[in-house]
Amino acid sequence: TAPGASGSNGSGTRDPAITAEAPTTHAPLLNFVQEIAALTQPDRIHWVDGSESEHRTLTDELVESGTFTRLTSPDFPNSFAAFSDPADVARVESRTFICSENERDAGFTNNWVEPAQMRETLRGVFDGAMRGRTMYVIPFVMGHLDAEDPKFGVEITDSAYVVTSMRIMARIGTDVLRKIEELDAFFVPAVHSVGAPLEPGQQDVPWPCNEEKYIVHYPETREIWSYGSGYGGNALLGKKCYALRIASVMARDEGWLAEHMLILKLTSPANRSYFISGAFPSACGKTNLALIDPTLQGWKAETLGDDITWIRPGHDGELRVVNPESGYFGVAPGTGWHTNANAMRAIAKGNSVFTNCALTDDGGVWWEGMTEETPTHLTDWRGEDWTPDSEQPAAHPNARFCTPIDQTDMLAPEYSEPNGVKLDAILFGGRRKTTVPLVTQARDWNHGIFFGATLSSETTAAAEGAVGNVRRDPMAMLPFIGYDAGDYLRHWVEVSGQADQSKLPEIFLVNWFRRGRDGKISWPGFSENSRVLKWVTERLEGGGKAVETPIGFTPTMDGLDLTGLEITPEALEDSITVDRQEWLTELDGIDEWFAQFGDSLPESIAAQSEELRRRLTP
Ligand code: GTP
Ligand code: SPV
Ligand code: MN
Repeated sequence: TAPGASGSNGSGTRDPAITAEAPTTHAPLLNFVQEIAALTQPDRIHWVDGSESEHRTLTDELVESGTFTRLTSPDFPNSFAAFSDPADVARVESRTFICSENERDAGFTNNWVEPAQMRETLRGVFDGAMRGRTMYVIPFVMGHLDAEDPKFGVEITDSAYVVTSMRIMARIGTDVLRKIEELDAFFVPAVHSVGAPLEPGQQDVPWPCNEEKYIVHYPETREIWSYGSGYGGNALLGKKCYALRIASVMARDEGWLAEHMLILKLTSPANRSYFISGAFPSACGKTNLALIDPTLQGWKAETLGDDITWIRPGHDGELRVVNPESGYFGVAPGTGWHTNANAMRAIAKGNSVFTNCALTDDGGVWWEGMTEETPTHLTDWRGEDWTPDSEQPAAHPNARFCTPIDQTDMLAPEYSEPNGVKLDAILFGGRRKTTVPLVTQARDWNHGIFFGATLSSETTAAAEGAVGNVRRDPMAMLPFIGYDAGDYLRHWVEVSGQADQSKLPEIFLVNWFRRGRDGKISWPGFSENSRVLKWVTERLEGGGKAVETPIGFTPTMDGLDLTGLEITPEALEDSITVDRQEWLTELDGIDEWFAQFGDSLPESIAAQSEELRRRLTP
């Protein structure tokens, strides 16, 4: 089917001006652009080529319009700061919709509206939405252009901020367009408007957006429509909307997995390399682990990705992983020279966009946790004077840096493998004050899926809403599964069935955030997580000191390499212990959670909960 399925039907009705200026004769793309231009009525159309000169022009314009502040500090070359509307600072899960033909296929974890009704609503809000603005057309590919099955998209947006950010986060522009033409490839049509048309002569604001927001996905026709927000996952449509929600549906249909995971390459002193992916909910430590500096002597970490992983069965029965993105959209607060020097070094090379960070008096940016010393004066993310006495943080808790991944010194060469690398281990992790130990190895693959299916975490600032409540977040994908959550778990079971069982990755549950008897986080985390990773690789090799507990295999008190680490035996015990009573309470929560799936919960996963109860009650 032609993209933009809702109406336009060919060259007969095409606007000659659009055709004349287009750098392509590809009919489906011209039809899509024509259709959206007719609906949204922009003043101009700009076909994004992705070039350096185009980038200069766009950033100049963004500085001119007040959306960007050019950073003049030599610490942030060729970089810009943007400040959002205070009401547009995170993903809006309550306004995110999976509009499948049948409600059942969206499942209980998603908001659903009948597609025909949603199309009518969107036709209304998009009508004239780009008036007074430029409509940008961004051809992009998620993953490599040379992948066996490259996944294309075209984002139409009226935000130049989105264009400059998409240029960092994905491969965009003329090369992609030529490949779409050459392969006559399908592309996901992705339409984005900030929802703030300008009347003639009307002065623009630095961050146009609309109170009314819609982040809409049509899984069957693989379309994305986003309205009203300029922020992150709401607006950079290659990221969460495509590479997770739409891709998870493609993956279901095609036999692979689209996941909210980092990818890390870890090499031991014996020079053995392991590829480890990790699914942690938003703002729970993926970027930090992806860029870890191991404290253990002789261990080397390199990164392949920090947020999204596509897992595909390879030709030899192995599971292969690839990062479909090309940049970081990382949580700024807490990222510092002492916690994440690799991120800081990548940022220091410049070419970055910072959103909702604070400005320093010498034309740089700052956020909580960047440096040990707090500057004496800043301009906070709202544009107010800020001093260490101020009550509010200087940077918004969900402030972000957007930085090209190829500026990472520790980027693994395998990042450039178009078809990825063999996956050895999967970590599922969340932010839990109690119950969940530092690390637990699953008994087998289905038990590992149970870890993922029951993953839970305290909510963070990465999405709108209250912070700190425990919620179940299956595979860290709760806001990103593009179809029924039970079908999604079943698909995990089925993908493993297609793989060579001896080549399946081992699965582990981790928790860096458990509190000890003193009420403080008992495990030091960050670089020290390398000690957990070492144990993981030992377990992969059939070694590693472990005890079998009802919930899986956990390290013995002397199982982790603690060389050079100051940690009290109490804190260690508080980190790794399994408390039967806590787990019985947890299991009640798990059963309540599973009850919500109704019939769609796979039996093999439901059975895991019964088996766990049996193991917990001697
Ligand atoms: P998204 O980009 O939203 O998907 O988040 P993410 O999963 O990449 O999270 P990120 O690595 O940016 O971490 C978010 C927060 O968790 C930061 O404030 C970190 O300081 C904190 N954090 C990360 N790793 C650790 C850890 O090992 N221990 C502790 N205590 N905090 C951590
Ligand atoms: C997340 O919330 O998981 C993010 C940030 O990575 S956003 O791109 O806004 O989704
Ligand atoms: Mn994320």
